[in-house]
Amino acid sequence: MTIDEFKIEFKKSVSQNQNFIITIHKDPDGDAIGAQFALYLYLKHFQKNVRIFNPTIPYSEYAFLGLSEKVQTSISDYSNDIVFMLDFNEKKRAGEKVKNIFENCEKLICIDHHKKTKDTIKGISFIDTNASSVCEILYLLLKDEISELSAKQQEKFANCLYIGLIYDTNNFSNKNVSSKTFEVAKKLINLGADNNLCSRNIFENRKTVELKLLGLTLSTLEEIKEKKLVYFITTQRMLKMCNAKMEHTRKFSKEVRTSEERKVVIYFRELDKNKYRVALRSICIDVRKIAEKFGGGGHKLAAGFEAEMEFTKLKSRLLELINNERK
Ligand SMILES: [Mn+2]
Repeated sequence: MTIDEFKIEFKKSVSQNQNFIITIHKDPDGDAIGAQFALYLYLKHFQKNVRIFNPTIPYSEYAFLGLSEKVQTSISDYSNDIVFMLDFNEKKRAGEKVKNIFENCEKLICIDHHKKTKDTIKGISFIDTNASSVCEILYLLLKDEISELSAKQQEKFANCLYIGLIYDTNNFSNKNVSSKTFEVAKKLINLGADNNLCSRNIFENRKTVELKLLGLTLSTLEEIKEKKLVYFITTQRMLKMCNAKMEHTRKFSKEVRTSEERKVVIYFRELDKNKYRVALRSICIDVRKIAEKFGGGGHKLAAGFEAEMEFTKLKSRLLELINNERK
C-alpha cells in the first residue's frame, strides 16, 4: 500500500468514527511518544474522543510537550474504539494490559517502520521500513490538514514529530536518514518546531545521578583485544551507591558505540541477584541470532535479552556463542 492509498483509508476511518485509543510499545522511546502525542493533537482538532494509553507514564524529558498528563495507564470500555498501534506491529510488544483492547476493539490501525512480524492486524496497517521513524510517516500522512490547527497547536504538533525524527536518527546521524527525513525536518521547523529545545530535552538534560552512575558503569569496561570485543555492566550495588534507579541506565547502551576497534559491545544490567538484562551491539555478527537463543530478539546489529544465570556463567556462555557465530 502506498502512503496515498493509506491516507484515503486513514481519513475514512477518522471521519466515520468518534472514539480512538492510541497505543505504543513497552519502554516507549521518543519516536513512539512523539507520534502518539502528535496524532492525539490531530484527532482532538477534529473533536474526536481520544485516549492515550501507555503501560507507564512517560519519562520526565517529555514533560515539556505538555501532554504527559493526558496519558492513561489503564483503560476499560474500548469496544467502540479504533485503536492505533504506533511504532510496533507485534501485539505482544505493547504488554499484557493491552491484549484485551487489541482483541475486542472496533478496528486496529497500525503505523510502523519496523520489519513486519507474523502478527495479523484486525484492520489496516501501513509499514514503511525505509522511513526513519513513525513521526516521519505521520507528518506525510497528516500534513494536508495541519494548517487548520492554531499556530500554538501547530508548534506543539511540530515539536512532537521533530522529537521522533531526532530520537530515531540519533540527531540525523544514523543510516536510516534520507533526503525525505531532512525535507520533513524542514517542514517541521517551518511549523514552529524548536530544534534546540527538543534536543536539549531529549539528549542533554540528563540527571546528575545518571551521569554519576554512567561514570561507575563505564569504569567496568573490559576489553578482549584479540576478539575486538568489549563489555561493561551496571550492578545493583552501583544503583545504591548513586541512589539511582535502573531507568537511569536506559541510554547507556548508546554510550559505547561499535567501531573497528570494538566490533562487538555487550552491556549487562543486573536486575536482581543472578538476573541480567543484556544489550548486544555488533558490526560483524548477527546478534539477533544470539539474543534469540536466550529468548530475546531485536535487529541484526542491535539486540537484547534477559537471562537468569550466575554472571560468570552467563558471560562465558555468551562469549562462546559469539565465537561460534564468528566462524
Ligand atoms: Mn521508531
